[in-house]
Amino acid sequence: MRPMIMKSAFLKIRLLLAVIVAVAALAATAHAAAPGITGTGTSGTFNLTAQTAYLTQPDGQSIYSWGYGCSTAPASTNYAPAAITTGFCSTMQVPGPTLIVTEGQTVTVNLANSLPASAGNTSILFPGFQVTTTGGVSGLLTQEAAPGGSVTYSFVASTPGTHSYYSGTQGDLQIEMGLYGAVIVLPANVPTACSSGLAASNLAAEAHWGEKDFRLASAAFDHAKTCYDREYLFQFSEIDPRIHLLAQEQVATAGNCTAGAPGCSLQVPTEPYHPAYFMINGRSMPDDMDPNYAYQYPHQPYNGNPHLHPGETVLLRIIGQGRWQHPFHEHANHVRILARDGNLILSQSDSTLLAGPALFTTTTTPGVTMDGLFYYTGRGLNWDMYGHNPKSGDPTATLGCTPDANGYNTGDPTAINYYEWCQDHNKPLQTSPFGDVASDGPATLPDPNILTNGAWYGGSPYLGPDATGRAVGATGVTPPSGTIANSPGGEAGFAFMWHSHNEREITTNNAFPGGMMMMMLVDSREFQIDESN
Ligand SMILES: [Cu+2]
Repeated sequence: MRPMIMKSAFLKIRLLLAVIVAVAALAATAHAAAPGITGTGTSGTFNLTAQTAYLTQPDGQSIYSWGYGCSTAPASTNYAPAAITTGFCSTMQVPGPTLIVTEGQTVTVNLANSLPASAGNTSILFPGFQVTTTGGVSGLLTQEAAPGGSVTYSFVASTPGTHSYYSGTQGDLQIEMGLYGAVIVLPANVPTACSSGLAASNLAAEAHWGEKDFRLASAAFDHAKTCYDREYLFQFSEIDPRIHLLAQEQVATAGNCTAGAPGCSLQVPTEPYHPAYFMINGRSMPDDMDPNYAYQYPHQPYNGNPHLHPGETVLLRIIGQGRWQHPFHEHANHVRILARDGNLILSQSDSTLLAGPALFTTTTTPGVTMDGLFYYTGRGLNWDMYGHNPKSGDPTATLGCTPDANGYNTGDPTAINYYEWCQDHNKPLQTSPFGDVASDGPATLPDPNILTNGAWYGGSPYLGPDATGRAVGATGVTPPSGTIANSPGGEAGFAFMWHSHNEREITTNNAFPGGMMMMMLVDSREFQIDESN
């Protein structure tokens, strides 16, 4: 959990760098919340390679793996982090590089097989697209690249949304070893509704507090009900270390053999299956909450570290890349499913309406992708989470709250309590709390079924970096113990656990906490959510 503190500490430096870059280049591209690569030229060509490397796990293990990477550096940095524009696509990474394309675009993927000769052929499937192939050798499901060889796949990105790609060769072994990734297809016709009304107000609110826009687009599909304010991509997978160890040993025994020669092959049983690592974007908790491209994970560049401000709609792009289903629970609200496998789910009688389910757990299915919308407003807390927040410089001034048609304070995007649920306005957590709060008494903890207590508790039931002071008194306050992971003096967001509801899957090699878990943080408006790393 310590790297989260580093993240806060480096925030100002990174913001400064981002400002310098933006001023110097006047290209304020800061798209990074779901970073990826774009193709070169009008044909959208991606040059990928399949190679070996070691993945790290929080228990200190280094695991021999196979993955896709870039054989040549991407020409465009459009969707690279603002702070990291070179070396952002390794020659091997898990998941493979996210391919970001636009609906209707022709996509060409050149795959070079740089795996050990004993690993045999490899390939890529692009489920949901009509793929044509050039070169390679014929395989069971598609054309394959022989060891040292290559193959080319072409398809038109016909449908927007989140799609998967993965090996079509001996999938039980090759996908387990790490040969999978995502294709994000941006809609060709973003609805105008996504740049007006509340969508525009939410963007104006971010801009007022100096935040950048980290979206790939402002809509997930060519549909006015798919606008979003923020986005994250989560790919779920497992590792059975026995399989990886056997592959490593057999590759070493085969040595520098000639493909096709006797003995130049692997015989790795993939049953019975006993995974010990449960990963989101190739990392286990707490590693997944470190920044994208954190230097300690050279082959696991993508993180899982969601943040949002109250009232923002977040697009979740979810892919089941492993062999098992994972009941992933996004605490604080249900997820409205927009699409499965890039197929937008609309009402049969009225195509202006969404018809996807609102899910308590977005249970992944191997190979299946989901696009869904999540939001959090604080409605129903039954206390004023903006409580005791005087307007800056004037401790006697109070905030206003003017309800819109839905009961939220959305009139002024520059207000610190923009999107407050007005029914709870000025309601204290308790009218007469134990002790004397105004004279540094203890603050009553909110219900642990509502906010995550413990190490991730921000020290206060109120939002904002100075919220601890507002909870327990203004002077001489020592924050509650054990809250360093979400510092009361810094971010102090509301923490919600997003995790697999299969309890063994929130362990790393059977040690809790670990695995498929992350903390989603609801941040006050004045805290800048920075995805430029
Ligand atoms: Cu849960």
